[in-house]
Amino acid sequence: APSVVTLGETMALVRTTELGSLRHADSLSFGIGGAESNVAIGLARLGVDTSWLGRVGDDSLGERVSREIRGDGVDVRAIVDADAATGLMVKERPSAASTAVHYYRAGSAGSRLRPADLPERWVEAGSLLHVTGITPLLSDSARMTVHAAIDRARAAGATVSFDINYRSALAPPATAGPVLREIAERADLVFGGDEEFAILYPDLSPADAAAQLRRAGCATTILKQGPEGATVFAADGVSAAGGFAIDPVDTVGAGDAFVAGYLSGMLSGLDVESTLRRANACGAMACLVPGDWEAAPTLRDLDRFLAGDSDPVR
Ligand code: KDG
Repeated sequence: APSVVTLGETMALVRTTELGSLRHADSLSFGIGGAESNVAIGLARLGVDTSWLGRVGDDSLGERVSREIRGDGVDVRAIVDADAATGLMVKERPSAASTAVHYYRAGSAGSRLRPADLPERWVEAGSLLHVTGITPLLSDSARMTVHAAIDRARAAGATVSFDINYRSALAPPATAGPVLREIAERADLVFGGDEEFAILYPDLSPADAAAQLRRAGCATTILKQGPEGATVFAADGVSAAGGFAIDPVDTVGAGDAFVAGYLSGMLSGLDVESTLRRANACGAMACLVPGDWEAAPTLRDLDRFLAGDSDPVR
């Protein structure tokens, strides 16, 4: 039985292979990306049994999505929707210092997720459910599916993990705030950056947001601070760990790799210091390669990175 179950939309992804605007690009590289499947792949690479569920179109992009996630050892529950296309994400690097993401996902198959898509006993089979703030902003039925999955996880005594993952292209902060706060307050673990906590609780600092979440029943808040590392606010205190110094190539997906590292550490019983160190290392490693999940490490990659080992392997 999988330890982690997760659901969401995974899109086909194309990105320019050279610097400069998409207007002039003449070659693209092709792959897939989706916050929850990025986490699922990250977990599978770290040895955690994981299942991902989502809708894809009855098209070759949908086949690519399923095949790619399955290829990394994730149990894939893809619902093929004959009435809508698989969504698409386009990434360009207008300059060395910037990445721009464009979505072609309105009305996509992935956004048409609905509660009846959850198979009997699928959520219950996991010891942890992971969801993100992207899914509830895709459509009403997708938001209801997130709540239905949380209902089932809670009834089964499973842990609920939520990454705020706010995407401004999907809804303005004033619309997204209450939707995301409702989910956060039903979770056991909430991940987010300081700007994301400010969308949930506009008047509170991250530490006060963590205290508010704890009063609502969410035991642990994890503040992701990018290159600065991360801070965990839990009932028994606050723990912080610095990040790793790297030269980032593509930071999209770093947060998902961080979450995969954190959840895998927690599920395998590491203490909070080692869990944070692993999570920060996974986040850093995800930035070293273009692509949203391709550089998510295996345990072997992670050990090499943590040992600072850059000698060639031969
Ligand atoms: O966290 C990275 C994701 O944002 C990316 O892979 C695509 O799911 C995605 C989204 O909606 O932006």
